[in-house]
Amino acid sequence: MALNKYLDVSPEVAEALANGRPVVALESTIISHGMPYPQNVETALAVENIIRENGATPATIAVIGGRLKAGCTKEEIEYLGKAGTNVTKASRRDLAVLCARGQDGATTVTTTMIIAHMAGIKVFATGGIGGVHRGAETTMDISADLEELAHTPVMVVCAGAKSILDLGLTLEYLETHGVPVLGYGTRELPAFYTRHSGFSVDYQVDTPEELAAAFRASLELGFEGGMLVTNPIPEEYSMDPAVINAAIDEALAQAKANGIHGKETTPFLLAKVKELTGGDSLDSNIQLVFNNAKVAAQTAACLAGK
Ligand code: PSU
Ligand code: MN
Repeated sequence: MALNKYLDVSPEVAEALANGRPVVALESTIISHGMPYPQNVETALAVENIIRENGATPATIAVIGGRLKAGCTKEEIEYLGKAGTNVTKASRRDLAVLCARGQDGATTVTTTMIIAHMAGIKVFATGGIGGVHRGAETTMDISADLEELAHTPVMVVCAGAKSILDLGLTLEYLETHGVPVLGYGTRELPAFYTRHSGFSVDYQVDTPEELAAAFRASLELGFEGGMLVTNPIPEEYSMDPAVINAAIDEALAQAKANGIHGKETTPFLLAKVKELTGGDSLDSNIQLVFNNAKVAAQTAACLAGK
């Protein structure tokens, strides 16, 4: 396969792909912008281990020195975690400039999907995706993640979307753009920190085999888009909806008062929610990523027929 001239696939990931073994992509914005150091690095490395324990090879994705990395080393993960928000949060519109300048970027869901697809990786595990923000009818703030899901054939396993977003409008957008939303063991869209949102997803899918079969059919149909799997946070780690919703409302009010906009909005809201919930939300966040990594690895294994 002729790979992109800006792409570096790590030896371990390249070998797995060449032998048809399962690989799971992981994003790096969650490392640099989504969690504090050192929990971000510890979590990133623990997620890689969970993927290995479940029979797949992890590929943490980032932009380093203008190279698109499909598979980061431990040192690169450590670097991204320590550098934190000094690393550019890289969405689709940032990639060309970062490559041309030889700069670094932490990949969002969007750019992780782009680079995973370039490398031939079909399954990607993360925490939460971007979506339609509350008030988008006037701000037009809609995450590029939704557009990427419509156009790039990668299955994204997440824990739903946080209610910093307008979950109803996010589902409407995904429907319009033809993105299937599959609830893992549920017909209800999970809301990241909690298992319930009150919104329904299109289908309930109960096993990794069924997830793999659905995505295989999408690929065989020649569809260009991806699929979104929403996997509820394990009950024991889910948060009290009243506590988390109060923190989200306060975070939204502070974002408005501080005139936060553009790509700063999501990291600002995530950091505020964490601050207001005294770290409980960070524990939940870490556990739900572990849970998604497991489902993604098992699904990648089914897709690879292993
Ligand atoms: N939502 C979360 N955690 C995250 C993100 C979103 O619950 O870490 C990150 C992901 O990298 C996602 C990005 O792709 O934020 C979306 O940013 P924006 O809303 O600016 O598109
Ligand atoms: Mn935005």
